[in-house]
Amino acid sequence: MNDFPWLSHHYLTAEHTLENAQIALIGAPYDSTTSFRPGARFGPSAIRTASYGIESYSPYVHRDLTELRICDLGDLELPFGSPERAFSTLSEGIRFVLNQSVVPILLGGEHSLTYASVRVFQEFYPNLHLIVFDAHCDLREEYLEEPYSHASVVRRCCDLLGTNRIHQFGIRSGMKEEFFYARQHGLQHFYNPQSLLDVLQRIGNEPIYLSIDLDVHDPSVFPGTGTPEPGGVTFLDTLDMFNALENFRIVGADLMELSPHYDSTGCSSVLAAKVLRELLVRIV
Ligand SMILES: [Mn+2]
Repeated sequence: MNDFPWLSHHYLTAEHTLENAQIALIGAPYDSTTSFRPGARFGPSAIRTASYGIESYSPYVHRDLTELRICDLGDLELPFGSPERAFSTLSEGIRFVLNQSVVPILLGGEHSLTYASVRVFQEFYPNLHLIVFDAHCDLREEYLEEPYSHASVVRRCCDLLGTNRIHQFGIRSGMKEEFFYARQHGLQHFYNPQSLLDVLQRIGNEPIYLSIDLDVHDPSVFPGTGTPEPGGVTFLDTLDMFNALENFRIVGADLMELSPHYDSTGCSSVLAAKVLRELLVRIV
């Protein structure tokens, strides 16, 4: 930290250098395969801006972000139109942070990036589990002939980790075939703390990557996203889920699919910034 009043664009209190940090935020402004409404490329920047409107103190757990050492690395420069090149740049960034024994948290950006991130985490944690909060199955074999589309991201992660290491919560949209595949492999669970605790019981002390597609929230509280899906959860439901996750081994996470311009009130960006704060105060 510096006494000079810099106006650098970082998430609330994330002013530490990577060398000193426990957690590093990585922005991934990318939305090349978005199937419906693009704009998630503006997500990371909107989360940072909205963070200035919330407090660093969490009254839910009586902890302040200032008690943590967080670094905001800014945004990766990701090429549009080329998932392969975007994935390799992202992988490089994640690997760089993991090599420093710092916990990376990715700010999206579209959900397809989760695959590239999980792929690197698996190098460091071979027995990794993936917990996904999302409205959508994302289990298509491919979408518009693109196997690395955001509509296929969890299916690609199944190829990587195996279906018994993937646990989805909040799902309410997908093709009949996707739900059939999910049922066959026991992938999906109800979005409530008990159902999460049942899964965590099986995971035990094994490492967990938490992927939060913010569209798991109901469009009434989170309209700022590319594929809004009615029937979703509230902010407090997500807090309950975070409480259940406390004391388990979260080794990395991402917050995806905020597309701020679809919400002219700006409240979706505030929700994203606050979800991030509540995650941060619980994982270190
Ligand atoms: Mn989704």
